Formats: sequence, structure tokens, C-alpha cells
Amino acid sequence: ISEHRTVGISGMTCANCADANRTSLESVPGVIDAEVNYATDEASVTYNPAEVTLDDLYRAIEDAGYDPIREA
Ligand code: 9UX
Repeated sequence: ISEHRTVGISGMTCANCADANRTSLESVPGVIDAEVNYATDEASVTYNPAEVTLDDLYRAIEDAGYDPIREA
């Protein structure tokens, strides 16, 4: 079982920013894959919903030093 979603990230200005977020997101247990595009300010994350919550993804982005764009 996996689920996919896009999470907005603000504060990225180069490809290394994207890589920092990708590494942090992929370190979350239950995250299967993360792709991050600094030009579109978006992360595409595939994860096991039994292990990962949206807050976990937001926290991983914050831990990398960036700002997740939280959706209501
Ligand atoms: Mo690039 Mo991003 O040198 O915080 S890593 S701007």
C-alpha cells in the first residue's frame, strides 16, 4: 500500500536545497520515494500511509531548514 502527495515548500533557491529536502524526506520511516523540484517549490512524496502522516512530512522539511506550505 502506498499513497502519493505533493507538498509545497518555500525557501528553496537552488538544486542543493531540493536535495536537502529530498534526503530529509527519504529518511522518514515509511517514505518510499521523494522527488523535490526547487523551480516549482514542490515535493512529490510516495509513502506508506500506515507509517507516515502529513505532519511527518512537514517536520522533515522543517528539519532540513525549509518551510512546508501547510494545507488546511
Ligand atoms: Mo543553494 Mo539552498 O547553494 O538553501 S542549498 S540556496
